[in-house]
Amino acid sequence: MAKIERAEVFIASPGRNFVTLRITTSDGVTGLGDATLNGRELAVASYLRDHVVPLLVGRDPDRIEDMWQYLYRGAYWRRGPVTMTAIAAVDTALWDIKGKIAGQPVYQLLGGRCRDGVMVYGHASGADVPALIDDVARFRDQGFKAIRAQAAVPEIGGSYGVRKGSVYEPAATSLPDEQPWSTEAYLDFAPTYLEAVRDRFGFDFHLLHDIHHRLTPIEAARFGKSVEECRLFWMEDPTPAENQDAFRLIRQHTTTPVAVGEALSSIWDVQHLITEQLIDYVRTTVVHAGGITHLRRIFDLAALYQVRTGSHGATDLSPVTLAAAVHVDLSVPNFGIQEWMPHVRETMEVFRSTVSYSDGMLDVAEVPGLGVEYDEKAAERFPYDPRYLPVARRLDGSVHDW
Ligand code: GCO
Ligand code: MG
Repeated sequence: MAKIERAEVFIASPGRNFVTLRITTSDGVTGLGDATLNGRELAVASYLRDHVVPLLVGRDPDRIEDMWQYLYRGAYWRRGPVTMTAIAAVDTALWDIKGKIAGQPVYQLLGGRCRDGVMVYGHASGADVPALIDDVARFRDQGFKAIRAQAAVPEIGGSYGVRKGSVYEPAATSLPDEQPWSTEAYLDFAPTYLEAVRDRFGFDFHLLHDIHHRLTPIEAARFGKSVEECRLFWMEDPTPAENQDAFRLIRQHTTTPVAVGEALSSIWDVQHLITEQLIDYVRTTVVHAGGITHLRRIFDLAALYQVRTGSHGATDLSPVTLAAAVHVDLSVPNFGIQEWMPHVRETMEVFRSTVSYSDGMLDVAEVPGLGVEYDEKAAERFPYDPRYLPVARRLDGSVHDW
């Protein structure tokens, strides 16, 4: 029987920071797991190096579910993004190994394809409305069937989700950038640009919008109601999800669908949202929600309540997560959509991935495992570079949800 011989944690910054776990078996088979938690990378790296790697060596790489239970229950301290990201990295690497040993792509081990490809949404943004319209046109030209739209709010000189240059990268400074926020200005402005996008391009593509936890429940209800004619695919994170009954209030006022979950890390964090049918799309992802094993469990629960999937896929999720997400997306019956922001060239030099885009859809190559390799030598050229996500402050100087 093969055993886990080695587990190594790599921290590198090819375009942005990534933490990667590589597990090697006594037969020389390797598996990769993403362990990146944006702005808190070293906490997960230490959790893995100092507390998990010593437990892995000598164990059976075949027993994925048992390993999950062992790392989750065995830690006593439960849930939370750091723990769940570390467990996810091990779980993902073991699925990669199982696929390579079986000679099958991971989606085959998950039950095979439910669909021919994975619909993705791209991120259009603009410093003003004409720039946003141009950007939406660009995504449409590239064949995207679904587009998220965000524009800078003039009164506050910018807002969440707007790209500077060719890549949207919020974790861009060595200490948190402090950005102004005005709910009043946002609520007046955002519906007007979503309407402008629909006026210009019509309804033959899905339109999405991310509120990024900025509104109170009643403000979110008002927003959802005010954009009903735009027929959004979803409004994302309309209000922070700590108080989940808040979503009931939003539901009572609007038929705009709701997506939540990119910052949540376990089935217990989304249980109430799903079983009470307070959301339409669950955005948990492989890396932050305990890996492929646990994400499947969340998605199966969601399927019982007609909640569909919409996994987080910003660039702070490494190409290993993106590949794993596509394998899961291909195999679950209740798939909704997958977020996708292409990684920069430097990232792709380090992570050699077989994920491919064509006509609004992603797919993976028919290769064993996840179809991603890590180039350790190339990674050495990109040392860790500490970065923080921004902090939002209201115009009176008090801290707001970013
Ligand atoms: C999204 C997200 C991201 C997050 C980022 C945090 O919908 O893609 O909200 O842009 O802010 O992933 O690390
Ligand atoms: Mg989001």
